[in-house]
Amino acid sequence: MDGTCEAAFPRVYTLRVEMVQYPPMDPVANDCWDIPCSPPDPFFAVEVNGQDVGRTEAVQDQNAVVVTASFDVSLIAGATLIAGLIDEDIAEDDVIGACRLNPVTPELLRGRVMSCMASAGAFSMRFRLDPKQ
Ligand SMILES: [Ca+2]
Ligand SMILES: [Ca+2]
Repeated sequence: MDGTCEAAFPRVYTLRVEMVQYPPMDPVANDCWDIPCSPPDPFFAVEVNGQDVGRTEAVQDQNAVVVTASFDVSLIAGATLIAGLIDEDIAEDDVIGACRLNPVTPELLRGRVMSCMASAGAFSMRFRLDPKQ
C-alpha cells in the first residue's frame, strides 16, 4: 500500500484461503459424506452475486484440504460474496460449509481477513481479500 486513500468499490481483490476445516462426518445428515462411507471429495468455489468466479479441482477422499489457488474477484458496492467448500458427488454436490458476505462492505474489506464458522465449530474457514496488486 502506498498510503493513499482509494475507494473500496469497484475494484478487483485477490482472494486467498488461509484455512479451512470441516468435520469427518456430515453433521447435517449425521452420516458419512459419501457412500460407501468415505471422506468427502472437496473443492473450493467462489461466487459473487450468484455468478461463478472460480473453483478448484475436487480432491478425492480427503478429511483435510489446503487451498493454494487464489482468485481475482471483482467487487462492486452491495455485492454478495460466497466462498464455500463443496463435496463433489455424482448426483448432487453437498455443501460442506460456506462463508457468506452479504453484502461485502468497505469495513469488512478494511479488515482484510474474513472468517466464519458453523455452530459448534463443525466447519470453519478463514480467507483474505486484498486489493489486487
Ligand atoms: Ca457426499
Ligand atoms: Ca468420497
